[in-house]
Amino acid sequence: AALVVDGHEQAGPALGADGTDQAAKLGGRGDVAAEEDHAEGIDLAQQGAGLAAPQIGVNLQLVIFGFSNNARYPDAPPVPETVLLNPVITPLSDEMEEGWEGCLSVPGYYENVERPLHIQVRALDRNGVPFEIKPEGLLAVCIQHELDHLNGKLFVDYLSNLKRQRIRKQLEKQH
Ligand code: GNR
Ligand code: NI
Repeated sequence: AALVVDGHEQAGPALGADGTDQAAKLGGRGDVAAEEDHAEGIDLAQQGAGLAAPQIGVNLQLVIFGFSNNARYPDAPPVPETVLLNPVITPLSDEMEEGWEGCLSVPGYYENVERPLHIQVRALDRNGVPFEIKPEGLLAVCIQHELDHLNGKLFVDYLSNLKRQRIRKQLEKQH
């Protein structure tokens, strides 16, 4: 089934994180709104720059991001709360850049990760309307990080096996 927003069927299916079509089961707009509310709550509580639906057990290809003047990223220009549904990233060049990343799902660890510097992102907005952006800087990093979550990938998967195993062991110790 397609994603239904306010009774209108949207272009393209709403895919679950496992690639299956979940929109019919989860019921469109209500879940988008719930995810947004939840994400904004987490954002305020944890100063997160973004969140992917699967991080909070919502099986949709949906991410939310946005930050005002964040103490953790004083040089980043503010970005309004933005929802991406069924997002697709295309790198626009081979140029890569390293940046520090952390993740709410890997608490307490920050590492440098190399990602494409110039990207184009196509998605549906919170009303199901297609749009396209070419984010730069922290925003580009953040969006790539969030889209990875939709594919079950974490920033630690870009690190060496040694570093990832060290982090895994330390996280396991805390439980
Ligand atoms: O809050 C977050 N900050 C951040 C910083 C650099 C690169 C990516 C991020 S995303 C992270 C929140 C999070 O884990 N989202 O999935
Ligand atoms: Ni994350």
